[in-house]
Amino acid sequence: MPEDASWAVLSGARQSRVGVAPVATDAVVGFATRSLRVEIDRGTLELTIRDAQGNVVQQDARPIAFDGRTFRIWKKMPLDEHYFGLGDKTGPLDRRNEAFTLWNTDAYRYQESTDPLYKSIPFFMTYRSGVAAGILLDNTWRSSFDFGKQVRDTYSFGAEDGPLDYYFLYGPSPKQVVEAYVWLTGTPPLPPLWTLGYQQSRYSYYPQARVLEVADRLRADHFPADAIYLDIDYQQDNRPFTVNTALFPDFSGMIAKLTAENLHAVAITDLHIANYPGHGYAPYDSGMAADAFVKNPDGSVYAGKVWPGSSVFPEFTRARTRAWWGGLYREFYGMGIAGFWNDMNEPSIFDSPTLTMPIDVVHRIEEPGFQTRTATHAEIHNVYGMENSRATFDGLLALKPDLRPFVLTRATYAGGQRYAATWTGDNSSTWNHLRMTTPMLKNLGLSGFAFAGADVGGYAGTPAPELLTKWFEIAAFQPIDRDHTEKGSGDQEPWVGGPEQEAIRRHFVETRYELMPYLYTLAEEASRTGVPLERPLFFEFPDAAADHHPLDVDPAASGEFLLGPDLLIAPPPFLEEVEAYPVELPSADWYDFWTGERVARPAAAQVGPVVVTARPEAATLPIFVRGGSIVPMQPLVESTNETPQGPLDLRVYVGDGGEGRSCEGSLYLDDGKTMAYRQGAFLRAGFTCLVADGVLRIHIGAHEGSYPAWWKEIHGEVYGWSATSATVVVDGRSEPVPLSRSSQAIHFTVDDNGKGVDLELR
Ligand code: NBV
Repeated sequence: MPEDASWAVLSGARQSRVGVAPVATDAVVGFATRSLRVEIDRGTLELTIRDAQGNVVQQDARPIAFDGRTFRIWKKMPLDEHYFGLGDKTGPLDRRNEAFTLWNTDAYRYQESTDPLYKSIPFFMTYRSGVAAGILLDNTWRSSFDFGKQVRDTYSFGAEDGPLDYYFLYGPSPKQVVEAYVWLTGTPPLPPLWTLGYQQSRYSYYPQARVLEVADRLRADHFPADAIYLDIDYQQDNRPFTVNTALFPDFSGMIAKLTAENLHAVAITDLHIANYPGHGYAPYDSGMAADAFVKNPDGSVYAGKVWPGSSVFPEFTRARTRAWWGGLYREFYGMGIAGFWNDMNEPSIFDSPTLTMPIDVVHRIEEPGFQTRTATHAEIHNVYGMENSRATFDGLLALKPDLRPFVLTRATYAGGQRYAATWTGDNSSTWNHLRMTTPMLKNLGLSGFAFAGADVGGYAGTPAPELLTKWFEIAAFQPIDRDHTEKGSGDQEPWVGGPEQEAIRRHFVETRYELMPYLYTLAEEASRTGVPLERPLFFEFPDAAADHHPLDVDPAASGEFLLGPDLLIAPPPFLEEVEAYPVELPSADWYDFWTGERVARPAAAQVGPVVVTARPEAATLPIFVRGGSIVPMQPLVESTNETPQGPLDLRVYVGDGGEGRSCEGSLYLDDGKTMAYRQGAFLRAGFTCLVADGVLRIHIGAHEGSYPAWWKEIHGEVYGWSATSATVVVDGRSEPVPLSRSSQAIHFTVDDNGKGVDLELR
């Protein structure tokens, strides 16, 4: 049997134990937990899993098939079951009737039919009649997943070698499955706040003057932004960890200037080290001295051609090589570069017919939890990129233990969310690619990657101004919002296409910044639970349809996504269409985010989703807010480094119905940069409202934690409630609060000293 060890699953999870009751009959052997009964057929080893009511949740369709070292597992596929996850794979959100290969691949200009792609995340969710479960096939070899494409009514998965080691995760809610998966494979770290701001990139901004020109223009145009990226051309002859001093005569001065403009610099640092002996190139020399590079079967160092020409490749599967790699960041990180970008780490190799390392390249595993042994690239390939990002993350943390690192990786494996955010690689500047960002980011979120984005405007090609604008609009509500494009394409900055287009784009990015308290609260939740920022509708509303099917698979909902539990973004399902289109809402209780108007009040007996009509317009994007929510917002800033000036905004959307209707929301805040939150330097507050005896009572919770609020006052906007007077309880005494009115809302402003505020609106 191959070694039973894991790159994905946390050792704590692997060692955890739970009490079970044994099950044994003449036919089966197994065990029962509080929620499940697991049986293995004594004759065939086929597995059946039932819930506490005896319903089959999952069942093998035939015995596990072995062919040499290859194995395959077959499961029955009920007609009404849906499949989600598998990371960055393209195609419809639902994996049903599709088949996929997991083999990390540099897929420049990938299209909707391209497979495999950059990442291997062998995890998927099954979802049937409101019951969700998950499967993680923890095997790093080339693997494949087939959801009823090859064999009717059967889905299957398997790998060409390695351990037959898979986990079954029971929900029954989709949220519980993701939480269980993240319990198994680790949470994403709490990101620095600036990474939720707008990020500006291209391949490449150079020379130095151009970088500063773009930075200055962002500021001159008052376009909110937090980061600017340095792609490979800042380096000397593409050699990682060097600077081309002819193009960047004062590199550290440039970083300092960007920092002074509240722009965080992110530098690309590819993993391929130039094979450049005898020139004092420290990454090569120190790597050779540390025996840090992967080898050919004959023991010589493997070399392949990438950007620097002949290159050698670090042995990221050894803890001490990762530590050596991490040390390479000392100078750049010390200089104030805020984040690092690990590209090409599938690994991508130009002069190889497979576009990657030969599978017989030898890796040396030297790692807690593993036997110290060699492994072929065939076994390591799919984890290589994740281990690259791990080395970067751990290295940054070792260099500045009090700062939260930011790493962006292209290739990764299950569990890679512990180290890096990710993006969807080299997409194209087309309407269809903009559409594809929604299913891709939803499935990445369900696969543990709460922090993911797609190149805004598209990487390959040049978007027409209207496409770029619509991309800005939608990406403003996606977890990572980074504009990026390839070398040789037309300019793609926010101002391209003229002031009218820029004004629309600015408005959407400004809205993102106003929503920063909401976004950051979601980010903090993700760092504790793994629950993604961008969510499918069925994730929050598994029972929205009478038959419990996931709404997202409906044509009328296929373009929609949720940002957190409360905001529903509803672009047209096909973005180039000019016709009016239906928007399917999970329940009837929604408000228009832009106008505050209540939409689609239901007829009393109505069940199931409600459909409203929207019109595609260049400058607008329909967004709905859940009735029953309280959304925290802030005054506009141009960078997350700035302290918002003025009150905290709370938008209170009173739920529909009569007495007893309620609403809730919460807020998390800290310094956005350091680890001080772990010592209590955070601010957490909950908000609720309740209608009782015809009075709306709003409770603004006391601040928990020692981090000071930036506001002294709270400005409330209450939607869905008409009141003529309000009082606030201060020191046990009721005092009147002036109300003002706009077309849809009642406004008030009250002091917030952090001890809690109680208001009554009647
Ligand atoms: O570093 C250059 C590019 C980068 O801009 C892009 O985002 C990556 O996905 N990189 C690929 C290498 C270029 C390959 C053609």
